[in-house]
Amino acid sequence: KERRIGYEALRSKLMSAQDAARLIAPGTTVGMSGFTGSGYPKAVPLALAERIEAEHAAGNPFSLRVWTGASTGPELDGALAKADGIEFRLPYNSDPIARDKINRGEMEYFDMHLSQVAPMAWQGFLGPLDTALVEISGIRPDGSLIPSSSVGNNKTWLDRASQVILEVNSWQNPALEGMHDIYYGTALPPHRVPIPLVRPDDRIGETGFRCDPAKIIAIVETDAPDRNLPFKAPDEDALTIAGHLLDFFRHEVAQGRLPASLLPIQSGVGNIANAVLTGLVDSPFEDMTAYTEVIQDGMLDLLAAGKLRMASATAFSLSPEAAAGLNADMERFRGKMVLRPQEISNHPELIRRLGCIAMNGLIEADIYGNVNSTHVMGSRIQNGIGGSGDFARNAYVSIFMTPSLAKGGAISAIVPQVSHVDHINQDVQILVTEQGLADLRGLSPKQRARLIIEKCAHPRYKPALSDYFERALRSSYGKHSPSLLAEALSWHQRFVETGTMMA
Ligand code: 0RQ
Repeated sequence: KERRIGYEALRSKLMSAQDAARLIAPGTTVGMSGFTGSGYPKAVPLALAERIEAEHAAGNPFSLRVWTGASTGPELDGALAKADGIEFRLPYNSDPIARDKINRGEMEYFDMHLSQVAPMAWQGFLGPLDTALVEISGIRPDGSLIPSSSVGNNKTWLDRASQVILEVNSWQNPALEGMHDIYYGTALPPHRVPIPLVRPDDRIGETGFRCDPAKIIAIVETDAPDRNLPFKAPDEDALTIAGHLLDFFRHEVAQGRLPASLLPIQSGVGNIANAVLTGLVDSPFEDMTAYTEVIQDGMLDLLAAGKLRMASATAFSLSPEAAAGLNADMERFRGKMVLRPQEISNHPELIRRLGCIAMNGLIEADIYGNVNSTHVMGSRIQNGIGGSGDFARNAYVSIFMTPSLAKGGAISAIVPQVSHVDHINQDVQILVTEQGLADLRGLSPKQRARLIIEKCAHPRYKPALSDYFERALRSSYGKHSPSLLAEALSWHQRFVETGTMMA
């Protein structure tokens, strides 16, 4: 077996996942690694879940406060949620078991802007951090830690935690070493200075984490794959949306509002975002860059095709095939990718400076262009705001995209009023569905409403939306953003009562 622990003194800390799990006390806070299913600890959380179940069976309370980078995997969120082991969770979750618990009111969850997690932890608002439980891919002879397939908040967890447990995962490719850029220059006000990154490929930090060896209380060796979920093959709607976006980019380049290599791309999670990236492979744009959160399959395709010069992110989010392909060909891709802390990948200062093109998915948008990314029918969390707010607010162009219908047509993604707001209309400049693209820049609320109904709504719901808007124009209390207060959320109420928004 290859030796991943180069710092000899730390080998004495090697132990089983069960023994390491015993070092985490009930009622404490654990900062775990993990971002979109990559780089999360895979053995200790499972052992913790077993221990928690045994304690519960013996009548002893045992739960934890869990912080991460973003979503993790079934061995972490799934197992701990199933064991009733999480009392509080932040900042992003996509695990179905944890989601059900949250929506049943059995788990507290704070979904927050991903760029703000580390600064808020430093500010002390989130309370003390007892344990950092972090997957790494190795320990160098000088004691620095080689990061894994995601960086997330690991730097901050390692700095802030009283004790550190490491999982050294030999499944992770050794060629990951050197790909990371861990910036150590962040500070709290009034000591903040500009972050010296002016191009997506700039390196401003170190290739590993610093960690006081005295804080490391356990090291567990693993050999386990990341979650790596398959992407759905892009369907008709996703391809049509990608087509509208490519037309838009061509038009913006022709107008001189975007350079021919575009601007650094940010692409959100989900199948549509991935389809758009795949569409860019056959586009005329060359020498593109990405300054984004996750590198998904479509980004690798763009890198492989030579269309994308480089990609900066905080994590991988790959299908099993793409992960295998990357692992087999890591040397080729390595120099074209940089993984950074999420505080930096999602930093408002950097997103604004670079002029990112933000592309994110949504649950619903209203006729005025407000976007709900998180809550189904206003109350049921889907995932969380993730990095969408970091990018949408600060982007050069902020794009949101969605099929115009959900749940087989029982739901219109374009509604009179969103049932929950994540992105206010000022942060939503382009709205795209398979029906068309609405360019909302420079338009007043009434102008936006007409355009969104015309371009984005599905024909099944268009007449009802126009009817609502025309009546609102006549009898609304104010005529700037006309609204019929008693009716604005009636589509959602109808769905909850009858299973469809259709009258
Ligand atoms: O549910 O799986 O049960 O069928 O929501 O929807 O259509 O597969 O779309 O994968 O692009 O996800 C907003 C959730 C869209 C995602 C969201 C249901 C739908 C399905 C998924 P099922 P699709 P996508 C930075 C960017 C927030 C974080 C973010 C997201 C499921 O994009 O989490 O942007 N965004 N991060 O049926 C009821 C509606 C619905 C609906 C969709 N109107 N009503 N259900 N669904 N629309 C990157 C990171 O932060 C990592």
